[in-house]
Amino acid sequence: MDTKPAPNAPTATRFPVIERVESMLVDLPTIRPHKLSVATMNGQTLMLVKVYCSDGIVGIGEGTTIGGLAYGGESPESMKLAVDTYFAPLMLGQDATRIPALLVRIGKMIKENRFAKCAVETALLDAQGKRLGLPVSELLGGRLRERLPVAWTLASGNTAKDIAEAEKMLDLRRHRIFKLKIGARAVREDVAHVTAIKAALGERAAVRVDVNMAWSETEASYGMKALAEAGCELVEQPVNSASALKRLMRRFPVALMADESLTGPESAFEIAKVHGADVFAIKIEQSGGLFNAQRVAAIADAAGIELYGGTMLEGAFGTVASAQVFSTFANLQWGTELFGPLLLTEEILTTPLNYSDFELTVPNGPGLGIELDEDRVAFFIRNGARKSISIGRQGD
Ligand code: MUC
Ligand code: MG
Repeated sequence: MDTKPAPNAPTATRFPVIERVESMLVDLPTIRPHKLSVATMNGQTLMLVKVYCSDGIVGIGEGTTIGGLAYGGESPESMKLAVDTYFAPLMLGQDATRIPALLVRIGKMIKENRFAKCAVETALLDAQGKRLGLPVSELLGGRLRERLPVAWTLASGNTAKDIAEAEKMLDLRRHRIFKLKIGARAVREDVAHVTAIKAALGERAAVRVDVNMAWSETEASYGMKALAEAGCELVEQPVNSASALKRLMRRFPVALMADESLTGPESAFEIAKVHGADVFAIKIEQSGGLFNAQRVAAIADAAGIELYGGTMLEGAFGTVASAQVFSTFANLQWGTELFGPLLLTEEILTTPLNYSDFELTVPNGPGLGIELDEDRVAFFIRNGARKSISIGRQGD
């Protein structure tokens, strides 16, 4: 007798399928205005996706941006619309356990939308980890480290306030690497700001800057020289194109890091080919997901480019998804900046993350290893911004 299931047997009998996809926008205040050259953030919007599977498992993923559309082509609102309208119909009824296969299916129909893809992929990996009783890091090949160094961004816009904030972080033993957001003011003013902060902190802390593409090449030439002299150890994306970045390479005794120019494996390959950066700031959203972030890391390793674990100022879910991936990197020479949840006034987890002794502990429970505090989050969901799409049915 043939015991194989008929090819057209209901999928739910053979493997867990995705039954429902829910998305929501959660608006959370920041602890202080966060000033970048592209925007000033007074809050952060998390686009949360929940994937409900037929075996009762629910996975959660998150997408964020910086200053709405100020940083790139996606916003939390556009991610939610894409998930509701395009991702969910492609996912419903599909095998929840074959994640790369489902990502290929999604990728064929959805060309861009790297941030939304990352949120969905995170939810699928969270669910699969819970199903197998394994942390996401183990689904990605296995972690090499349990703790990650975490930098803090000083971005109050005021030198004295930034120094006081850095001193507080050092006292708390929470951060000893500081990234200064510059580029909104004249280069000379920015150099004076960085010089004062480095002089105040001395050898107790490392100082780096992120210009978020604000400088012209001539400004960068002056700025990088002056920053190197001030003791700054790394300059992140001072100019706006990969070719301009390349022209700045190795002209100053300070490391040059690509951020905005790095948008996944293809751009990583292009930059690596010309050795257009000393360091890659890998972000799971910019990369288009966790697997792609690993591909970017592999390209960097092959090219002798060093690695830094970047953030899109994600809340807890995007931060932990990033931590799970970064824990699998063979090299992570510049540590991480996974401080996003600490910039928010509200805790959305039942058990807060462990930030101590200048590092973050990578959760080791199944999936992402964290639990959403549903009651707390309910309070911050934007009115009308929660939607659930199920097999055969759609509702708000
Ligand atoms: C960026 O450009 O790197 C990271 C830290 C921060 O404050 O902003 C982000 C984005
Ligand atoms: Mg940056």
